[in-house]
Amino acid sequence: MVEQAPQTGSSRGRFITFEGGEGAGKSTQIKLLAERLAKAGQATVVTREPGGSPGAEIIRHLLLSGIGHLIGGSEAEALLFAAARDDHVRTLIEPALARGAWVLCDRFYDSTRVYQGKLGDVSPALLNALQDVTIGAMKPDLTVILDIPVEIGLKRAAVRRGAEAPDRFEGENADFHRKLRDAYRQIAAAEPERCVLIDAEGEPKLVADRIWLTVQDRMLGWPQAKPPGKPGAKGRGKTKSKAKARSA
Ligand code: T5A
Repeated sequence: MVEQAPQTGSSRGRFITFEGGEGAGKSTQIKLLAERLAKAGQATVVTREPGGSPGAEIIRHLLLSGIGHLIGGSEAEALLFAAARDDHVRTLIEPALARGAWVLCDRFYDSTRVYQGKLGDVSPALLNALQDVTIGAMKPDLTVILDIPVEIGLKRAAVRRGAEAPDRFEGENADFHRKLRDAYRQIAAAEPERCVLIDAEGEPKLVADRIWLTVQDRMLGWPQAKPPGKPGAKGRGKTKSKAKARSA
C-alpha cells in the first residue's frame, strides 16, 4: 500500500478498482492514475488484492502458490480470497475512504466472480454469500476493466516475471485466459454505470490518457476532454483548471 499525497478534504473518498487478465497493465496504470490524481491535489491510497493489508498479504502467498487450490479446489480458493478481502476492507479500504482518500485497488470482487465463479465453477449462491459477508452493499464507484488480447497480456506478464515460474493463475492455458477476457467483457456490458472497458493496447501513456478521460468525466465531474492523440491539448488544460476551481 502506498499513500501518494497529503490528505485534503473531509468527505468520503472514491473507490476505483482495476480489473483484467494477466499482464493487462493494471499495476502500471494504477501508478499513473495515482500520479495524475496527486497532481490534481487528491490524496490516494494504492493497494491490491489478494493482499493490501498485513493479514491479507499472508493469505496471498497461500493463494498464488496454489496451496488453496490443492486443499479444496476453487471453493477453497474463493474462501481464502474472501478472508483476505475481509481483512483488507476492514483494516485498509474503509478507513482510507472514511478519511477522504481515494482508494485505487488492483483487483477486487470482480476477480473472484471471474476467476472462481465463471472459470472455477463456484456457485453464484456461495459467491453472493461471501460478498455479503466481506463487502456488504459496498461497491466500487468505478471499475476500470483493461481489455487486451490474451497473447499480448501473457507476453507482458512473462517479461515482468523474468526467470520466475508462473504463479497458479498465470500457468493456466490460453483457453482459460480467453474465457477470462470474455467474462470481463460481459461484466462491463452488464454494468455500464459502474464499469468501463478500456483498450489496454498501446503505450502506457496512451492507455493512461484513456483512463484519465473516464476519471475526469465520471469521478471528477470535469467536462469531457478531447480523446487522446487528437488535437486540442491546449483546450484540455483550460478545462482542467476551470473544473478544479468549480470543485474546490
Ligand atoms: N485472483 C485475484 C483471483 O483468482 N481471485 C480474486 O478474487 C483475486 C483478487 C493475482 C492473481 O490472483 C487472481 C488473479 C491473478 O491471477 P497478481 O500477481 O497480483 O496475481 O497478478 P495480476 O493481478 O494478474 O497482475 P500482473 O502483474 O500479472 O499484471 P498487471 O498488473 O495487469 O500488469 P503490469 O502493470 O504489472 O504489467 C505487466 C508487464 O507489462 C508491462 C509492464 O512494464 C510489466 O512488465 N506493461 C506494458 N508493456 C507495454 N505496453 C503497455 N501499455 C504496458 N503496460 C504494462
